[in-house]
Amino acid sequence: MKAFAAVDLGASSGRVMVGRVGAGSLELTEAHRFPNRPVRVPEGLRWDVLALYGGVLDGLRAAGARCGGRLDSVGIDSWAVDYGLLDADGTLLGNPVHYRDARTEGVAEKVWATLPAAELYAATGLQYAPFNTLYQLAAARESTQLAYAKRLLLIPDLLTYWLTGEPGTELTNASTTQLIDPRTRDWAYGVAARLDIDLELFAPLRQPGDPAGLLRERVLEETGLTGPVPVTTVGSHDTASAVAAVPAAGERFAYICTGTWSLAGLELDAPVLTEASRAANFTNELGLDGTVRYLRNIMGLWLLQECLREWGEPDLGELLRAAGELPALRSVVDAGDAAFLAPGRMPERIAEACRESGQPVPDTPAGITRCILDSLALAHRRAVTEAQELADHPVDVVHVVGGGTRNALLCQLTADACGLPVVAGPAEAAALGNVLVQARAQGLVGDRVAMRRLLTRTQPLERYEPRGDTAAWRAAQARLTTR
Ligand code: ADP
Ligand code: LRH
Repeated sequence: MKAFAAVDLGASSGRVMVGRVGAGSLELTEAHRFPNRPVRVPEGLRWDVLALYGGVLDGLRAAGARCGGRLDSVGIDSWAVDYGLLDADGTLLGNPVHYRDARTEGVAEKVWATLPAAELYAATGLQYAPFNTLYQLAAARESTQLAYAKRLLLIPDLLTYWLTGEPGTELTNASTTQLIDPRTRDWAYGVAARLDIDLELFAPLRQPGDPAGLLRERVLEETGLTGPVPVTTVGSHDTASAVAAVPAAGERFAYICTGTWSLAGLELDAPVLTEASRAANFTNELGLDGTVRYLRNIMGLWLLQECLREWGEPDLGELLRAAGELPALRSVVDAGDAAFLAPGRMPERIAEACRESGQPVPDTPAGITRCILDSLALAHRRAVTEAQELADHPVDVVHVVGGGTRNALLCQLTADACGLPVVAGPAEAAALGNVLVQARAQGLVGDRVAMRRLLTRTQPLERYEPRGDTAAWRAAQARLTTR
């Protein structure tokens, strides 16, 4: 048995998990979990990256304590697109900007005036999202920080750099910058040149499985770990790691990674770069072993997280039970709408969207919760259906992974809406994908198929059969699209 620490930073919490892998066995336990609380300063919304790094160190200490101070490797994944800038001395220039910050408002239109949206999609395959790194860099063009920056490190690469001193740019996460060509799996040099983005800012590309250095002496001292401890490059985009841990058999499956976001789509061998795909705003992010994550971003449980915050964090189990007793599909909102991206006033914004589309306005926490879950299931249905059509890739089952698998109502509604069985689990898919790539780098597991077989054998999974016909869901969709 070998022991691997998976650092997985989600938008709502960070965790350090210990994965123990042996011949045919895989166990995951949580060593440490800490909140991820962005902070609003006068300039805007920022990640508290020092608190996150502190959480990583605490987590490595806790992980080591479970393994007699010895870890066989460490891997880091986090949310995508965001980055820290370093000066010539390697010092971080300010707190990384949060992807929900307003600085990218109206920026895309300026970028498209130089490089039309259709050309950008054909070159990068990336969906339009205001927070793609490319738009963030365009928004920061005149900033003093960028003028002084000598290096840009995406969040997991920044933490890896602090742990090991070795800079790199991991490929799956790099694919969310909109500066990667999904066909060559290398930089989109033409796009960068047209937009005057200096690719020299980025450290050399690394692939999942590549070594990323050893924990520095100082880190070993602080965490009580016995060296040497290698850091292994994993699919450092959390969604890449989560998709690697989808316990699917064969290829006829869709996945939905449910957490703060819902990422719903397919695993493909090649990108879909058609105009229809662009119009439907599907993205082609890069996955392990030459795969493409063809998916759509849906607002996800962010909608509920924001309401809970506003309501003073009531008991979630109780709220879900009450929501489950309410009639289905009374009111729905478009859970794919970027209008829900920014924080604040979420119950009111959901009520307004219902009012504007001429539907009953939910006015209790249970009613709003029901509206959110119905709306998420509806958006899952739409993404799963459209992805199959656009990629000409039919599926028989939907795998749901991530924290949302703990929400049985959401899983059942997703099965009902898609008209397909849902297999739910694992909840900590990103951490498992992270662990398995480390284990594979040390020869303990085989290819992606073998990884998935191991997950199916070892992880608890829940199956939800679709109930009834899908007519009600089609009608609800029509309420939104005929607005
Ligand atoms: P992220 O990685 O984006 O921070 P997670 O995958 O950790 O997100 O999922 C967090 C979400 O999972 C929460 O917002 C919550 O809605 C859901 N969740 C977590 N635990 C439970 C639970 N016990 N019951 C229902 N839902 C849960
Ligand atoms: C989920 C996620 C998603 C990105 C978003 C910014 O955590 O990585 O895949 O689109 O964060």
